[in-house]
Amino acid sequence: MQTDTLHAFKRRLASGPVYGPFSKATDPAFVEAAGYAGFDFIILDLEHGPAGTQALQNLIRGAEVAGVVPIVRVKEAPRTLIGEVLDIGAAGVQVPQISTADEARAAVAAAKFGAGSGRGVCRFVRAARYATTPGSEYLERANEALVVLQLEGRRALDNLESIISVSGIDVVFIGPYDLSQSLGHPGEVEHPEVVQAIEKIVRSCQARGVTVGTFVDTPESAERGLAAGIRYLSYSVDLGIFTEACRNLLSMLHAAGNKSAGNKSAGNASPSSLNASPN
Ligand code: 3PY
Ligand code: MG
Repeated sequence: MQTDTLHAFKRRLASGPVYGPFSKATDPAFVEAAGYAGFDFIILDLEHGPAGTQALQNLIRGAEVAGVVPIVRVKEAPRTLIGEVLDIGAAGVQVPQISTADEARAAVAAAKFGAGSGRGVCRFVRAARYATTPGSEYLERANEALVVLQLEGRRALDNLESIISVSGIDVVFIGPYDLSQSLGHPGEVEHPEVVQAIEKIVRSCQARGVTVGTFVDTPESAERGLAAGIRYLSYSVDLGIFTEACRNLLSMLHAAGNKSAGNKSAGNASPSSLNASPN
């Protein structure tokens, strides 16, 4: 990703909400379309999507072409998975199910080069332009990759303060669906206990100056999240957005079709009335 694009994104993230859908389609055209539509970032989803590393690399290329920041949600936290997606050019990594400060520290370390870091060094990777980027420049720039950690379980709530005080976290991301399941209300993201837990995470992060993100899938929940101070807002999923657009279009077409059928049957009645005319 162009450094300027990443820096501009970080400035927008610091000051106001940034918006991005998840992507589960494996065709880069969806990623490009999201970028051309103006989304700030896109979360390429390996946790709940089918893409493998090769497809992912092309999705990242699509994001770069359209100037939308590609964040990759890995399946889980192992350092090799985090290093792998950064090596092929992800601008950031989003790690699910962080429950303790140790897990948070390990995820941050896996995304960074340097003493005590967990990321393996190789310059012959796409992120280093196959070793054409000078080594020191690459290692420095690579450490600008965003680290987004998902808090989405009861244990994360128990360890909230220690997790969010780990340094190197760019965004704490609340996963409302997994949180609802962990709290005993699977899928009920509006359940009062779930809403209270979300509010608690948001308040604690705000008190420490940590940027908060979440996932929403209705305009109402987007509005509530933004009013509460969510700055990294993930709305829906590319294939869900496409499906919804198709359904809206179809209901418009069905309504137009029904109207035209109604007009025709009214029109069929008219010849007899015309026949009845004295003219
Ligand atoms: C969740 O709601 O659990 C998520 O991970 C959202 O993407
Ligand atoms: Mg989740």
